Amino acid sequence: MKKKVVSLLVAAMTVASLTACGGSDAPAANQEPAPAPAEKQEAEPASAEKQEAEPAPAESQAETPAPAADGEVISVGFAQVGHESDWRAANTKNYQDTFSAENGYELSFVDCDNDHAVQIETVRGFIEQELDYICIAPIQSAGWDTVLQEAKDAGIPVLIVDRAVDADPSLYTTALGCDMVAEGEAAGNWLAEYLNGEDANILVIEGSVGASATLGRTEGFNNIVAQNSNWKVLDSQSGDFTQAGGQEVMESFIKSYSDFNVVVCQNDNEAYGAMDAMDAAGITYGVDGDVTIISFDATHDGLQYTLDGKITCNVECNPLQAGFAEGVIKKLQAGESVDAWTLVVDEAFVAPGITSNYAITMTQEVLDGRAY
Ligand code: GZL
Ligand code: ZN
Repeated sequence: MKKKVVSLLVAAMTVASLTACGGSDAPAANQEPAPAPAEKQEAEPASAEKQEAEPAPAESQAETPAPAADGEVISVGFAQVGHESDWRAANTKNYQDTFSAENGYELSFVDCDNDHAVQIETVRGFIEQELDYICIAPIQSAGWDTVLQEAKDAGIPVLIVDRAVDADPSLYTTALGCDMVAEGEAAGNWLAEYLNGEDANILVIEGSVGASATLGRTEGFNNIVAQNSNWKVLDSQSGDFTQAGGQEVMESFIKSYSDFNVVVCQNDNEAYGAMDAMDAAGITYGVDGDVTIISFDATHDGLQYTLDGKITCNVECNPLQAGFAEGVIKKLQAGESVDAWTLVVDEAFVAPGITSNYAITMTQEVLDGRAY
């Protein structure tokens, strides 16, 4: 199994220093009118410890941004989860491509390296810099009330993106992302259709602890487990949405269990790690193997493995969400109200030779037609 190397973005770096620009004209639906735009402070350069970083995309260099249609440059802060998976890399690139200088934005992008405390301080930094908008992809759902209240008091609209927060919705302007519970249920419903009454001894490699993607997918899948009395979840542990985590958890599962026939990986990178571990142990998987693998994300490589019959079912989670965030910001700039929630629709995919009411059968054309 080829090793996947998720290219590391430089952690906790700010890619553009801020220059003076007007505050957002229109207060968000549930925010006090923004205070008159003060002179923007020069951003404190975050101490970006360099990792094996790809050169930052050209548009993220501190260029003089083109003004937006109404002549204003819009400053947007994005506190990103980290760089834990291929999905995350696609999501990051989508935000950097969308909130680019030539599109009229000053993007302050910070990779919070899966550290909740860093993410909270990053948002505080955006508030101090009086950015026009703040986007947060929350590493974990808990612990957001205080800093969201601070952003609200500062009159800065906050968009909760990708994952959800466990906070009073009046504390932020809008939320957008996938329905993670529905994703978990889609996986369970497909498995019930596929097993057609057969017993299931299931191992689950969960995502990052406390992330709404983990909580939702686990809840949704367990809703379907509860409907199948001959299914048993033998164990469920966090692989932190990484390939290394998936491999580690699968290796420990193999030591403890010998009678499993289903492995649920809550993202593709964990599935790659699990496949490495099963290869090393001589355990077969896939449409012709002893173990059925279900994965989430449906990234390009994940769907290649699905097309190859190694991953039998892959539930999509579309990372190309920046357009929805930009749509919200444009509405707010125009003084329009915005929806409290925008659903990013998901599909599910299955290996060739399988027809399903819950998933699309993979073909080379389906793979070639994917945008990420
Ligand atoms: C899901 C997203 C999850 C992906 C993982 O919307 O938050 O985080 O499933 C990523 O790949 O790490
Ligand atoms: Zn999703």
